[in-house]
This record gives sequence, structure tokens and C-alpha cells, in this order.
Amino acid sequence: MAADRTFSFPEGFLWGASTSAYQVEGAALEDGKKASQQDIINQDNYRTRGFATAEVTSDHYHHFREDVALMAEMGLKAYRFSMAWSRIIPNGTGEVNPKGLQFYHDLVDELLAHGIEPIVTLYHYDLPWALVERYGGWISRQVVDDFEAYARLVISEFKDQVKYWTTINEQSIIVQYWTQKCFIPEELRENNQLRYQINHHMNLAHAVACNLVHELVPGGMVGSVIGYSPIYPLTSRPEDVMAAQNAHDLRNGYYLDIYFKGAYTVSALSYLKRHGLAPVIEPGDMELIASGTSDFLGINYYASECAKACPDDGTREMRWNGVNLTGKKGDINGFETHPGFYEMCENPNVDTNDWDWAIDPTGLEYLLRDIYMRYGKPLMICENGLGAFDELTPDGHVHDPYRIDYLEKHIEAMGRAMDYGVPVIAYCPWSALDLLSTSNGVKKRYGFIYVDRTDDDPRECRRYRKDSFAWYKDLIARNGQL
Ligand code: BGP
Repeated sequence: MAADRTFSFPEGFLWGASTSAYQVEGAALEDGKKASQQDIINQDNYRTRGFATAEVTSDHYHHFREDVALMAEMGLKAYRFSMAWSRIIPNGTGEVNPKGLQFYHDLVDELLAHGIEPIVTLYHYDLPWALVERYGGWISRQVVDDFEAYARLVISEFKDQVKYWTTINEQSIIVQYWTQKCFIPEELRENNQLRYQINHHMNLAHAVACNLVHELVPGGMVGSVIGYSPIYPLTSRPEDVMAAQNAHDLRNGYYLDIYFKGAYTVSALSYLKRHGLAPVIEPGDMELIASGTSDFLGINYYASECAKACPDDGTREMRWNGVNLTGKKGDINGFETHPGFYEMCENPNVDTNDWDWAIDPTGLEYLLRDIYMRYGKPLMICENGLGAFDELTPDGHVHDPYRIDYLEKHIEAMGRAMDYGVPVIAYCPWSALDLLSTSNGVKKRYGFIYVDRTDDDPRECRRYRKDSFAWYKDLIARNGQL
């Protein structure tokens, strides 16, 4: 924290860490659990790219007591994790799996026994595969009713122990990377309207979940979790500034306005309509969406983004994203492009990690202030972190000063935003322990706790404390004073 500031984090601030079910649990088909769409997607990732499957991941299912003990040793006040629908209701609807439910009871009990507040995400990309087979998953509106039954069960079950609920993880990112986050059959992949249709169904499910928390959980608080990148214009040329505004409206505002105003961002919706991409909205949908009020917003922030003007001169095709699959800087295979609206591009003013994600702590201060100014609700950092190739030394250490540096600067930036009046209630970096990345296998690591395995070989998944573990422990003990 800069020397001239007197800011300190409030008492009770929730220093935490994050994971998601399919990325950390493993036991993909054990004790009654059936496949989720992520089990299927990641089998394909293994075949085609050599990334680990979701079968074992970090084997948290069998190591959770050890993991919670390590979290307690770090001094965590909160743990944000998701529950796997396919572990609890293996066929997506109907019969409940008692062993699946028991696992989450044991986990929640263990957390509370260690004084760690559970922050539960209802859905983190892992729809039961049975629902994909039955009706195409999120493509069908039927999923909203089935999600309601699942959410009602889980919320009722944990209502006395879990106060903080988050609904659906990163709808914004699901739209951009839909084949990674949802199973989309080959023949539908050109139909980009479906991205927004899926998102519309998720908006309905989100509203349903908000209403359920308010109905069932005394004093409960609920919000969505958005994958959020502030978007800077490449230059101060007015066309670039306009392009950055367009990108903001379509990639950020389009979600936030739903959560807090119950309406689609007009500019983004007009753009989608013009290109035949707008969702079909049925009578009553917008009323349901508006009824599901959020108490806070969960934010996942890794990197800022940059946009420039993109003329609609007939030479450019619409493109939806770019990704770096190798971890070699510069291997990103393109940028999202919407001719006539915006084109994403590299920002020459920031450094990047090995997967070409910008490293920009100031972006966190900027977005916290911007979002709070627009919507006025408390904010919770549900993910923030640095993916890196960590190395386990022969004597069992992992030296990750780059991660400490990244997190320290982001915490400092969060502190500055709070000093300017933004109420942030939790900071849960990604990730508590190493886990399966959504796009790059297990070699891209984020955790405070190293999990000894490779993409090919799960080994025994032994845990090791990284240097960042000790650093975070100290930081929490000082309540964030840097
Ligand atoms: C977010 C997701 C997480 C997570 C993280 C890092 O989008 O909510 O599930 O994995 O990003 O991304 P990746 O795993 O692709 O490096």
C-alpha cells in the first residue's frame, strides 16, 4: 500500500481461495456420480491435446480433509467452491445420490469446524451429461426447470450452514468459449445465435436461484460470478474509444445489466439483432429475470483487454475468440473480431503471462470502481490469479515469487479501490490448490498448494506448500497489511 495511505482492510474481511468441482475433485464416476459434460469435453482434450482428463484432477474428493487442514493452516476465512450437479443428481433429474450429497455435507462441516466460511457456486460448467444427451443441455429451455429442482434441493439442504451463494460461473466467458464450457455438437458450432440462447437460459436459471436463496436461506446472500475484463481502447482515437465501449457493452454490460437492471444492454442487443444473434425471449422471461435480484456480484479477474476499431468493409469475418494452447508467449491464435463494432487486440502497455494473458493490477482497481459506480452493490473477488509452469524442486519446494508478486499487486489495487469507497467483502484467489485448467491441462498451475501430478500421470497427487502459501498465510495474519 502506498505510504501516504492509511487504508486497512475491515475486520471480518473474507480472505479466501477458490476452486471448482470438476477441476479439483476427481472421482468422476465414483460413489454414484455420473459424467458431466466436462468429463466428456476433457476426454476429448486429452485425446487431441494431451491435457489431463477430469477423471482424477487433484483428487480432492479423497484428500478434502487434508486440503481443508492446509487451508486452515493458511488462515483462510473463506473457501469458494462449486457443487457438482452430476454428483448430487447423477441423471440431472430424479433420483438423488446420497453419497454425493454426503460428500458436500462432510466438506461443509469440515470447513465450518475450521472456521472457514463456505461460499458455494451452484454451477461451474459441469452440466450432467444425461441432460446433454436428453435435450442438448443449456440449448434447451427445459434446463431451467431442471436447474431449479437441483438448486432447490441443494439450497434447502445447506441453508443453515451456507450464507453466501453464487449462481452460475462466468456466463460472459461461456458465451465466448462455448465449446470449451458446454458440449456443443459439431453440427451446431456455426450457429452463433445459440451462444446467446444458452446465455438467456442461464439468465433465467440465475434469477430462479436468486429467488430460491431469498426464499429459503435466512439472511442468505446471492449473486452471480462474472468473468470480467475491463476493456481499454488501443489509442485515444475516438474510433478506438468507441470500439472499446462497444466491446464493453457486448462482453461486460450485457451481463451486468441483466443482474442489476433486469434488462439487456440496448446497444449490445441491437448489435445482436442486426446480425441474427439475439436470443428468443418468451413472454414472462424478462419479468422473471427482473425478479431475481442480486445482493452482490462475484468477479473473476485475471487480465484486462484491449480493443480497436474494426471497419465493416466486407473483408473481415466475425471471429469469437483467441486462445494460446501451448504456454509459449505469442502463440495466441487470433483475437475476437466483430466487424463494424470492435476488434480485440494486444495491449502494448502491459506485460503478459506465458499464455498471453495481460498482467494488469490497475485493471482491478479500475473495474471495482467502475462496477460499483454503475451498480452500487457489494463486490466479491471470486477468482484472481496467475497461471504458471511451477517446478517442484527435489527437496520438495516450489518457489513462485512471480505469483506472490502478481497477487500482492492485485491486493494492493483492491485496497486502493476500497480506500475510494468500494465495498469488497471477499478476496478468493484462484486457486486454493493446483487443479485442472479449463484450457491448458494441469501444467498451467494456479494454487498455493502444489499437487504432484502431470497431464499423463495422476501419480498420488501429493500436496506441497508453495512459497506463496507461506506468503498468503502471513498476509492473512496481518489482515492484508502489505
Ligand atoms: C476462469 C474459470 C476457472 C478457471 C480460470 C483460469 O475462467 O472460472 O474455472 O479455470 O478461469 O482459466 P484457465 O483454467 O483456462 O487457465
